[in-house]
Amino acid sequence: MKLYGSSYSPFVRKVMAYAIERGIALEVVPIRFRDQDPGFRAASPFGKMPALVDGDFGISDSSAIIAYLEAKFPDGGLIPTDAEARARTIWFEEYADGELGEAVFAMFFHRITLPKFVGQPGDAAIADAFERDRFPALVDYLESVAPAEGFLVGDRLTLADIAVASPFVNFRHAGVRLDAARWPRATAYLARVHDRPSFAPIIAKETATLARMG
Ligand SMILES: N[C@@H](CCC(=O)N[C@@H](CS)C(=O)NCC(=O)O)C(=O)O
Repeated sequence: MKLYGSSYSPFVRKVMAYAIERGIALEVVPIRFRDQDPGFRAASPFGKMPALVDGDFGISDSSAIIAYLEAKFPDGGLIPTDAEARARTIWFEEYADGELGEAVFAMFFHRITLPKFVGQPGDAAIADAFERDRFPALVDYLESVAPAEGFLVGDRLTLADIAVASPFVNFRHAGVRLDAARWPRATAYLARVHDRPSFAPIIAKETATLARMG
């Protein structure tokens, strides 16, 4: 199976980490933001990454891709079947893709994507205003739900942990430093997820590449 995307996208990184946790082999085909690659475009009607191609089948959107992989490889899935746990997992995925995704768009997009990957100046004021005015409430929420030990839903890793941890990698790349005194549970929880073999090598590679780019 081919996964088109760049791990700098929180949505691509989410699928990559999910696949590593599940032991599902994906060939990552690197593409750029708004890439015109025909294989990618055929699977992603609006040109958004990630896109997955499995033989004749193509699908885009990280949630749709993970729904496909959950159905195709049902043993050991990361979306619980219990009604409440399932709903909470999807809630956290929505918090990540929606609220935190908006934060990525404001801060990472303007500080990193535009200047470093697209070659255009970002709007620092948009990023700064978001970090100052809106970002703290998003982390306050994570602080209120982050467990002292273990995971967001139940007693095992689920898609909730992967989805929530992924955009925080972007915030770190964008120079956002979480205040561990204000958010002790959230910072410790995120560090635990980011230390997993599904995230740590990806984060290290991204960080080294950004450092080389200056
Ligand atoms: N809901 C989608 C969001 C995908 C998305 O917005 N990807 C961005 C990169 S982070 C993209 O490719 N944007 C291109 C564009 O907006 O034209 C998902 O979960 O995959």
